[in-house]
Parts: sequence; structure tokens; C-alpha cells
Amino acid sequence: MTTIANNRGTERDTAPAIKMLTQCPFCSVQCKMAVEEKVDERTGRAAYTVSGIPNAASEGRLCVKGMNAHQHATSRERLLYPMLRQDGVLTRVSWEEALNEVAGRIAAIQSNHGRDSVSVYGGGSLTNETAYLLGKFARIGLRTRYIDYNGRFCMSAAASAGSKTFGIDRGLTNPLSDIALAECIILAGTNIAECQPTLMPYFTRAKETGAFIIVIDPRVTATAEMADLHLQVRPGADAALVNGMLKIIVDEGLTDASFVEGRTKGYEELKSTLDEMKLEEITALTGVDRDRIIEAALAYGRAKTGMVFTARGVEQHANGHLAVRNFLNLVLATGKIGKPGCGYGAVTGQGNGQGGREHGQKADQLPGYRLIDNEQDRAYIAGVWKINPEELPGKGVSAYEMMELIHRKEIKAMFVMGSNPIMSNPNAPLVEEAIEGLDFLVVADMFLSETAQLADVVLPVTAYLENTGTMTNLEGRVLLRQAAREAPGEAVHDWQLLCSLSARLGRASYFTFDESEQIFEELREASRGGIADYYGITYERLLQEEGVYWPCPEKDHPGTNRLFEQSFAHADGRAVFQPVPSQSEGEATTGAYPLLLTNGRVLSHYLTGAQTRRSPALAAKEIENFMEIHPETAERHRIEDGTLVSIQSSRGTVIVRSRLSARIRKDTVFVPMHWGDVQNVNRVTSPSLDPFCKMPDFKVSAVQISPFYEPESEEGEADEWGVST
Ligand SMILES: Nc1nc2c(c(=O)[nH]1)N[C@H]1C(S)=C(S)[C@@H](COP(=O)(O)OP(=O)(O)OC[C@H]3O[C@@H](n4cnc5c(=O)[nH]c(N)nc54)[C@H](O)[C@@H]3O)O[C@H]1N2
Ligand SMILES: Nc1nc2c(c(=O)[nH]1)N[C@H]1C(S)=C(S)[C@@H](COP(=O)(O)OP(=O)(O)OC[C@H]3O[C@@H](n4cnc5c(=O)[nH]c(N)nc54)[C@H](O)[C@@H]3O)O[C@H]1N2
Ligand code: SF4
Ligand SMILES: [Mo]
Repeated sequence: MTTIANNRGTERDTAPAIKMLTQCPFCSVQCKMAVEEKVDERTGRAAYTVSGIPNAASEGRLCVKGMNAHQHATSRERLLYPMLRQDGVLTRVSWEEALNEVAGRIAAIQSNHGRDSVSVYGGGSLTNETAYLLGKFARIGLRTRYIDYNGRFCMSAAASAGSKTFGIDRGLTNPLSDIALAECIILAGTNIAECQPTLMPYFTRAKETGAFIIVIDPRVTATAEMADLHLQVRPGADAALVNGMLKIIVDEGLTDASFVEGRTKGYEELKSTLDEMKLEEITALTGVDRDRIIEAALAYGRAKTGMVFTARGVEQHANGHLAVRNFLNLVLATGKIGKPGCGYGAVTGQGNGQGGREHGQKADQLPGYRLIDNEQDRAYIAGVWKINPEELPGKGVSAYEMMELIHRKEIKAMFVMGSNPIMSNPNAPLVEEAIEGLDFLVVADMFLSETAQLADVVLPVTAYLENTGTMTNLEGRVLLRQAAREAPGEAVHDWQLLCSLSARLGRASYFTFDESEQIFEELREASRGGIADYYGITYERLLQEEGVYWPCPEKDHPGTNRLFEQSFAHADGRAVFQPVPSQSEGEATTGAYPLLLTNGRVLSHYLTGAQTRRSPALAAKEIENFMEIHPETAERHRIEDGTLVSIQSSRGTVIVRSRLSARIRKDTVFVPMHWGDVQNVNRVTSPSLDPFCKMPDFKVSAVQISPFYEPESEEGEADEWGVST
């Protein structure tokens, strides 16, 4: 049985400067960095100097989040010991008490309501080792079918589209260095300048050497500023826009007939649907001028090389899967893939958004992208895990569907590791009610997040500076991040607590790991021969090389940086076209809800803000949420700049401050996702799900807006700052 050391590494009086070599905990670029910590002997206060370390993706750059990541990791708000709710209050207990409580309550709930009454909810910031072990913990520790993770809201549309079209889901099909070789680059629903800022030089350099850059976004983002052509599409209309571009490319004879003939199937069907389409309809649906659609199509169609990138702007829709597939149709029709400067990228989001989706956190998957309802895949993993295949549970449901089952009381308990689901799920009013109504909630986190605040047991875990493990970046390159600092208080590694808990559930023999490397060794075996094959990757190699691209089937295999040079990953080697309807299934405006609300990110904050709002430097850059709105739209709704606005949908209400900007479409408002409570944009978002991948329709909600007037306050005393007391 793994025991958890009582690790108190925070006491320091006169420590010399220490240099910690690590990796940013935030986005998918996974920039390498050095964090130098110097403690003032007199005051005991620490000062930090952060610098980028050159590596293949970031080339030594860091963005403002990376520069300040140590602030949350070293924050006084870190959870230092386990807590158990006693008489309604979260109270400090020992690890022994906390884990015994978790194991005891889970056993009781499962014996009363069946094994599937307990669920697991994971995340894309966990290391590969933890993500792998969390999947194993659900299937072998808890023996429940219900596990899913926050990446469902992130990569599921691109993942399912890549799998169907190419037979494999890896974010970028090419190394980043290929961007410089592309003559035309399409950036659709991806705001690289704010979301993967250290990648911007790849694009600006390409532009300097003559690349034509097309940005598709309802807003003039910092990324769109770089564009040669900006298509300011209506939210939800990407599939239609691409149909328009495809039609022009076909009509102008700009397809690559020999590539289509030799390496794909299904083109004729696509062509016949395009033949029936009218460009006027496309213009009406997308709100983009005909001439601009033609210009974009000709630029991409005529370029000898080209790359297409999509991110959540295209993908987080009720038709996200098909919208991505249409971009892939564009790539295939012009033969722009599998060559230097020709490829596609689904720009992965979270730090380990790529690896986190490969090794079994998804409801229907086992490690290495194996499928839980495929007999051969089950038998293989059962062999690695030393169980009978019949003991493996079946497929569960997607993240939001899990919330619906919780709401219906079919699932009674949830174990959350690496996510803040109460904020990040769509339709927050229902999700809040569901989570509040759980019989038992356990949250493993570094902070008392909005979700952890409702937990029955809170378990403190280590942060990026303290935890060794591998992360797979947006290129599909596996990187080793080594621990550089002692864990604070009694915090432990995620995987350690999974081992300890499994032991208390009577499953010790399956979880005998003392080092993260031992878990990676098992992951190598489990992924061997699968689509995401890590067998050839070892810690030793990762220490010597700058990271290794999967698939890497043997130890002497160099890794695969560019996919599909010879063939696609389907059994017949061919990629598959898919005709896509122009009309989206997404929410439409009505008289009562006349505007489209879309949402996303700002540079200085990360996801639900659980980490960045605890970093003073980052919090100060944007202290509260806002609604970006066109001045003409604002005037129509009697909204002035910088005033509080109430945004309502059929789900609920959000209250944020207005920010007038002519950089957004007049029919659309934009609200970031980083703040909670009344500022949580998910109080209004729609829970309708894409039928193929169960991605929620985050990016389009029909809303109405009005100035918010605070209710008349009771008379009270005002203090010297004018704040009533
Ligand atoms: N600063 C920062 N960086 C991050 C994150 C963060 O929270 N903050 N999160 C990380 C994660 S997990 C992710 S998934 C990525 C997300 O990275 P992105 O997907 O680039 O980020 P978003 O801001 O969600 O959406 C991108 C753009 O889509 C546009 N958009 C909205 N609706 C539509 C539409 O219907 N069509 C099109 N074409 N565009 C539309 C928005 O205006 C926005 O500019 O970023 C990662 N990096
Ligand atoms: N409206 C709207 N909603 C969205 C989106 C959107 O664009 N619009 N985007 C969606 C997307 S793309 C994403 S990725 C999700 C993200 O949604 P969440 O997963 O809810 O977002 P985070 O803020 O990253 O939450 C991670 C939590 O895990 C903790 N944590 C970080 N690292 C670790 C670790 O190593 N171990 C453990 N145990 N805990 C850790 C953090 O402190 C934090 O509390 O949100 C989705 N929701
Ligand atoms: S947030 Fe992303 S781009 Fe910025 S430093 Fe971190 S990994 Fe690099
Ligand atoms: Mo994401």
C-alpha cells in the first residue's frame, strides 16, 4: 500500500536562491521556463525571477500567464491539508481520516445503489500519468462506468472529426516549424494571440515571408489584426462559410484531382451537395460578403502550400463535429496535407489537453485511444491490468450528461480531480443544483475552487512546480516536467492519493506505484499498438531529447512529427469526405432573445480563473468580467460604456460590465468565461449537445440584454470610502 508522506516543505528561514526548471501549467504550448526563488533573510519573503528556456515549441518565449504562474503556486490560498465537512463546515483532518471517510462513503453508496452510482470527473491539466491512473481508478478502483472529463468541452469535436476523417486524432498533423512553409494560413475560431501567445511569431514570420493569412472570427481579435483577410462570420455559421469556399474551389477547378482520387473517398457525394448550393444563401447565413468568401477561397485554393487551424470558436457548437469536418473537406479537396507546409491543426487548449484525452479519461475510451466497447481493445487492456475483460465496465456518458444523471439522482457521488465543473459546464443553474444535491462530493485540487467549496471532502494536491510527470503538447510532442519544489503542507501528488484510496477500496494490488515513472512504464505498455502509441517513449529519452512525438512504437523510433505523408490511419489508408449541411442546429435568436452571445478568453486569465484569479499580477490585469458590445447595439439597448448589464437567456442571468467596441459584429455580444457567481457566463449558455461528440453549444446562445439597476438598498452607514456598511 502506498503511504503518503507528511511533507512539510514550506518552512524556510535563510534559504539561498534556488533555480527551478519547469514548464508552464497553463496552455497547450507547454513553454519551458526557469523560476528562480530568492528568500530575503530578514523578512522571510520570497522574490521570483522567471525566464523562458529555449525549446522546440516556445523557442524560449513566455507569455504573461507563464511569467506569473508561480504566484498561484506559491499563494497563501494553497490547500495545505485534507478537509472533511463536519457540522456543515470544512474542517482539517488527517489524511488517514479523510481517505477512510472517502472509501467508507463510496463503499456504502455503491452497496446501496450499485457501482455506477459513483462517478469520476477528470481534467486536461493532469499529467499523462495521473490521467491514465484516473481512468484505471474509475474502471478498477471504483468499477464504475461513469468517468468523463473537462476535455469533452474542449477537444471533443476536433477529436471526433479527426478520427472520422483521418482515422487519428492528434491536434497538429505537422510540426510548428511547417507554418513558415505555408503560403496561405486559415485561422478559424482560434485566437492565438491571446490563447497561445508564444506561438504568434510562427505566424508573423510566415507573413513576413509572404504568407496570406485569413482569420475567421466574429470579432476583430488581436489575432485578426494580423490577417490579410478577416471574415467576420456570424457565430455558428462556419460550416456554411466553408461550403461557400468549397463550392468556389470546385467551380474554379482548384481541387487536387490526383490526391482526391488516390488518397480519399466520398468526394462525389460532397460535390453533389455543393452543386445544389447557392452562394447567396451562404452570404445570408454567414453575414460575410460574397466577394470576401471568393477572395478567401481563391487564396487558399491557389496557394501551393497551406495550413488550416481551428479551435473552440468553430468547435463549441451543436454542429461542432461537422463544422470541423468541413474544414477537413477543404484540406482534402485541395490536397493540402501530409507535406511540408500543408496540414491541419486543432489548436489544443489545456496544458495536457492532448495527452489527457488519449489514455482513458473519456467515457468510451481506454488507454492509447482504445475503445471500451471493442472486444480486442478490452482484452488487451485487461491483460495489461491483469483482470478479466468481463470485469471492465462498459461505456459511460459525456461530462454534461453526467451532470444530468446527477440532477436526476441516478448518480449519487462524484470524485473530481483537475476541474471546476460547477463553473465550466453549460447551463450552470442546472449544474449547480445537481452538484449541490449530490450525496457525496470529493474534490482533489490545489485551491478551494467554486466546486471544492461544496465538497464533503477536499484533498490537497501538488502544483506544477512540485509534481513530476509527462505532458503532451499541442503538437503531440511528449515532454517531461520534473518537480522543482517541495510540496507545501500535506499536499500530495494526484496519483499518490489515487493509490492510497484504491488500497482502502481493497484494490491495492493494481495500484502499487511509488514513482510517476512506474506509472509511465505501465502506460507505455497499455498504449502499445494503439493509435496513440507511447511504447517507444521513456523518461530516459525525454531527458535526453527535447520531447518525442507520438506515435512512437519502438525505443529506436524517432517519433512522428508529420502525419499522413504516405497514407491516412484508416484501414484502407484513405481519408473520408463528409458532406455538411450549411444550416447549424444551434440556438437561433427570437423576438424575446434577439442577440447572439458568444464567449471565450482573455490573455491574462485561464479557464475558470481558479488559478489566475489567485495570481495578483494577473488578477490586476482584468479584475472583473465584461460584455463586449458594438456601440450601435449598445445604443439600441440603452447601454452605456462601463455600466452593469444584465444578460438573460432562457436558462438564467449574468451580470457584467459593458465594454463598447466596434470590433464585434452588431448582432453578437462576447463575454469571457473566467469569472464565477453572477458573472459566470455559463449561467446563460445552452446545454444542447452535438450528437456526434457531445460537445455543448457553448458559442451561441440567444440572449436579451438590458441595463442593470441595483435594487434600492436599505439605508446604511457609509464608511470613509463611500462603501455602505
Ligand atoms: N489566455 C488564455 N489562454 C488559453 C485559455 C484561457 O482560458 N486563457 N484556455 C486554453 C484552453 S483550455 C483552450 S480550449 C484554448 C481556447 O482557445 P480559443 O479557441 O482560441 O479561444 P476562445 O476565446 O474560446 O475562442 C476563440 C475565438 O472564437 C471566436 N468565436 C466565437 N464564436 C465563433 C464562431 O461561431 N465561429 C468562429 N469562427 N469563431 C468564433 C471568439 O470570438 C474567439 O476570438 O485556449 C487555451 N489558452
Ligand atoms: N462558456 C464557456 N464555457 C467553457 C468554455 C468556453 O469556451 N465557454 N470552454 C471549455 C473548455 S475548452 C475547457 S478546457 C473547460 C475547462 O474547465 P475547468 O476544468 O473547470 O477549468 P479550470 O479552471 O482549468 O479548472 C481546473 C481546476 O483544477 C485545478 N487543477 C489544476 N491543476 C491541477 C492538477 O494537476 N491536479 C488537480 N487535482 N487539480 C488541478 C485548478 O485549481 C482548478 O480548480 O471549460 C469549458 N467551459
Ligand atoms: S500560457 Fe501557454 S503560451 Fe503562455 S507561457 Fe504558458 S504555456 Fe506558454
Ligand atoms: Mo479547453
